[in-house]
Order: sequence, then C-alpha cells, then structure tokens
Amino acid sequence: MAQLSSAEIEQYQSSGYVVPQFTLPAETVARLRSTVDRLIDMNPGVRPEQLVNAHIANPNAEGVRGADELLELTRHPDILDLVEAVIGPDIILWGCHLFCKPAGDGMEVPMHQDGHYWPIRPLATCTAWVAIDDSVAENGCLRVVPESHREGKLHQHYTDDRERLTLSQAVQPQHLEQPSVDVELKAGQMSLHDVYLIHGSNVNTSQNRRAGVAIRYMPGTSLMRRDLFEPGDNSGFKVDFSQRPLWLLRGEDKTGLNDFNVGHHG
Ligand SMILES: O=C(O)CCC(=O)C(=O)O
Repeated sequence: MAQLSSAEIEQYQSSGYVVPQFTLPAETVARLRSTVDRLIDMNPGVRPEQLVNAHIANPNAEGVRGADELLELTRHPDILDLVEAVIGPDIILWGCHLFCKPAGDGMEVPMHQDGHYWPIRPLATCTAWVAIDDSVAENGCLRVVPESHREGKLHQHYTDDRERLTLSQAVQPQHLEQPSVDVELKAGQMSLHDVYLIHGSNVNTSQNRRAGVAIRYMPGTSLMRRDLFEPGDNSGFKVDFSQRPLWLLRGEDKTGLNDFNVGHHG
C-alpha cells in the first residue's frame, strides 16, 4: 500500500507539489510504454503532447481515441491512496491527458495554472503526473513555481500565439518572478500538484522521448460545471466539458450534483 508521509503531505500543502516515495513496478511501466506507442499510432492527426482524455477508449468529444489501459491506471489503488492523502476520501476522476514529447521535437508547455482552463467549482484538483519515460531537464520535464498556489487565486492569463505550443494560455510574466524548479522523475515515479500551482515545461530537443500521463482528480465536494465553458479550442486544442465523463472512484459525490452518466457511451 502506498502512503504519503506527513512530511510529504506538508510539502504538498506548503509548496503546491510533491514527489512521493513511490514507483510503479517496472512491468507496469513497460506495458504503459507500449500503450503510449499504440495511442500515438491510433491518433495520427493529433500531436502526441495533446492526447487529451486518452483514458476514454471510444472516440471522445475531443476526437482522441484512447485506451482502457490508461483508465486502469487512473484507478490504480496506490495512486488513489496518495491522492486521498491530499484531497480526502471522496475522489472523482474527471480528466487524463497524455503529454508525450517526441525526441528532438517535443513542444513547450507555457507556464500556466490549470485552474484557468477548468470549470470546476469550488476549484480543486490534484493532478498525478505519472512518468512513463524518465523525465529530466534535457527532455523537458515538468517545471513548477513552488508556493505559487498559496494565495489560492487564479492570475490573469494571456493567449500565447507562438507556434508549436502544447497549450495556448500562459500566465502573465509578472507572476513568474519566483524561480521555477525542474521536477525530475524516473519512469514509474509521479508528482502530485495543486490546481493553483504555476507550472509548464520546456521543449524537448534531446534524443530521448518524454511521455507522462497527467491524471486529474477532484474531491467529491467539487462540481463539474458543464455550463460554464463553451466547447472550443481556447486551450490550443479542442475541449468539450459538456460531454466529459466522470468516474466516482472513492467515497461519495458530496455535492450530490455531479452527473456520472454524461459521456459514458458503450
Ligand atoms: O507534461 C507537461 O509538460 C505539462 C503538464 C501540465 O501542464 C499539466 O499536467 O497540467
């Protein structure tokens, strides 16, 4: 059983992220690596950094064909134990994004706060970012601004119209005065980060691919407000929350209002 130590919980709360002392078994990682290869082959028209909702096997509302193996990963009991330590016992899965940066060609993720993109109220989510390949500075690992979540506030973002970006909304530069740090992970390790944390990642010009799966979990006290955001491509790729399936993985939907039927086809 995986457990966050009290020091790790304290680090998540004070810094906005933590790398738990936990690694998925090598066989699981090897299987996930094959799944990533398959997902890329199955989605020839989609940039591999933009495989949004790749846990949904039927073509999803974003036009991505996903794989059941990723849905299985989102339900991994050890990952849920770690997430439970920071968001509590009521856990709703609402998203999963495969960010795969090919060797020599991986696109930047501009610095942003996730919450800017998401219609979740009250705004709360823990992302488990699971490394499928070793993820280091050279191949564009996750970079975070420690403690930038502390005010619990969304800062202004602007549309970054440079070409070859994974996401199109970036936080205004005045919020980037504190230094960012690289979150380097071995394949099978993961980081957890808070919805308000400023983060992004650099291009991958190295010889090594960098794939990671970002799994989005909200507490049962939050509601997916499907009416707040129109379906569209403001994120840099198509996103449609109106059809987004939710899974109650642990505990209860404390709001009593989340719809767990929408988007579950077949
Ligand atoms: O994988 C990356 O480089 C960025 C991930 C990210 O922005 C996220 O998990 O929200």
